[in-house]
Amino acid sequence: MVLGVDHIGIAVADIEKALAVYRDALGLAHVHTEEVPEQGVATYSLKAGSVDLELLSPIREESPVGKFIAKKGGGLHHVALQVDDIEAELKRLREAGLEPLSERPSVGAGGKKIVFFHPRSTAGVLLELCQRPKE
Ligand code: CMX
Repeated sequence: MVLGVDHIGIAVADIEKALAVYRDALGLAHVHTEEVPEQGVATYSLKAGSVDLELLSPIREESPVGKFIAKKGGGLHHVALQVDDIEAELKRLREAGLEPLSERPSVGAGGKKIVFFHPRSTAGVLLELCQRPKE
């Protein structure tokens, strides 16, 4: 079951400039920073009510976010929906014709289990499902 929007990923070429906007000008609390080597990014999470904005700064040029920035200069990168059972949702959505980008969920920032779906199968938006670790 989908529980709601977990976070919105924004690819940024210059993390200091992005923090000046989202943290300093907008006043959103910066709650978490983490490098996710498997994804080739450093993530900076800011609280916007019940949803996080996740600023994504590439640590490798050839990573998905590095390629996205090279092509588009940055911007809205993905929408992440929180689910209660990611294995069950992955199976259900695969059967519904969505195209997962990995066979199994991996572990992303904050210890969440994550899986992405190709934007060509999700109306042009890179979609992430994530399941938060049990408290
Ligand atoms: N949103 C929407 N469309 C996107 C996109 C995005 N974020 N990234 C790429 N695309 C589109 C491109 O515009 C392009 O469309 P056209 O064929 O119509 O031109 C197509 O996808 C292929 O683009 P590409 O630049 O050739 O990129 P790749 O095929 O090499 O990779 C993708 C695209 C989605 C498979 C890859 O980015 C991926 O595997 N993403 C999942 C992992 C990820 O994004 N990790 C970073 C976030 C990590 C985190 O949050 O922890």
